[in-house]
Amino acid sequence: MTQSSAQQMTAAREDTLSTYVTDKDIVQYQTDGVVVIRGVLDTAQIDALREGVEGVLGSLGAHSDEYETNGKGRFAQDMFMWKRKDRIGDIFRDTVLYSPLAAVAGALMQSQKISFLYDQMFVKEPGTANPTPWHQDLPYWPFKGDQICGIWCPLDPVDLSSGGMKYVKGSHRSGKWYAPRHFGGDDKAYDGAQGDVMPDIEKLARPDELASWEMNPGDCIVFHGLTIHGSGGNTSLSRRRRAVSLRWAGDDVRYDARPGAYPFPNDGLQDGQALGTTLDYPTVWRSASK
Ligand SMILES: O=C(O)CCC(=O)C(=O)O
Repeated sequence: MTQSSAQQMTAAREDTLSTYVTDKDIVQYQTDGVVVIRGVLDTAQIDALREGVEGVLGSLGAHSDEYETNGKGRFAQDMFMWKRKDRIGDIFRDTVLYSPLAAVAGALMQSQKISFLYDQMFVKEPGTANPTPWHQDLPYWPFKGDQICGIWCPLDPVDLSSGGMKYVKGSHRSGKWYAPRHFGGDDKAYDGAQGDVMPDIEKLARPDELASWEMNPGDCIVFHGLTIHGSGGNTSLSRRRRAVSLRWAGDDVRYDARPGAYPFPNDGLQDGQALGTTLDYPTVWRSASK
């Protein structure tokens, strides 16, 4: 890429940023640990991701799970699609590099640069009863820091009845760290996992403590790595619920391979080292303001 096309790309991304993220969104992200941003992905990006997800459903990778075991519906998960060497890999890499998502993460986390952590897919087909258990993401990840988030992007219209996500507002600032547990019924803690047992949020949280949104494809939810979240099953018998979640790290994030974290790929990062210098966690966006 020439220097001028790189500059054009940066300028285009900065424009995108002012289009999508307002000061109010930044305050809401910082305060609640979660915010919805509407209309971020365009039709071509949504269609490409749908094609990618269909491809993944037909050829799940080494880090995938099928959580539904009762023969009703399907709850499938897969990760690291951007590393695949096929068309599916191209689609996820293009989303990471050319969609506004990295810039949105940079603006909300007030970071000068953004490194990409990984992508994940969650599909709940119609009639899938399985909830997504309440959890925080950061305890699963071998990273530490405050500027770390996920961006959840539905590829079908979604509401609570079809498995829309729910978030506990402000839980990223509670100082609590909950032990990572397996999804899919067997909710055993990961070996060596550190942290408390997640309380029964469904029972304990007041409705005004929870955030959720009806969403259309193109909308996304940005949430801090420590914000507690979960979802119900997809009780709709006609609507699919396909979603991708992409994870991003800002300036203050460091590698931290603690016991109990998921075994992420690592091509050379040492504990305490900043991201962006290795291929597994590349820097994909820089603020034009510096
Ligand atoms: O889509 C889901 O059900 C789970 C999403 C999730 O937990 C995440 O994006 O971190």
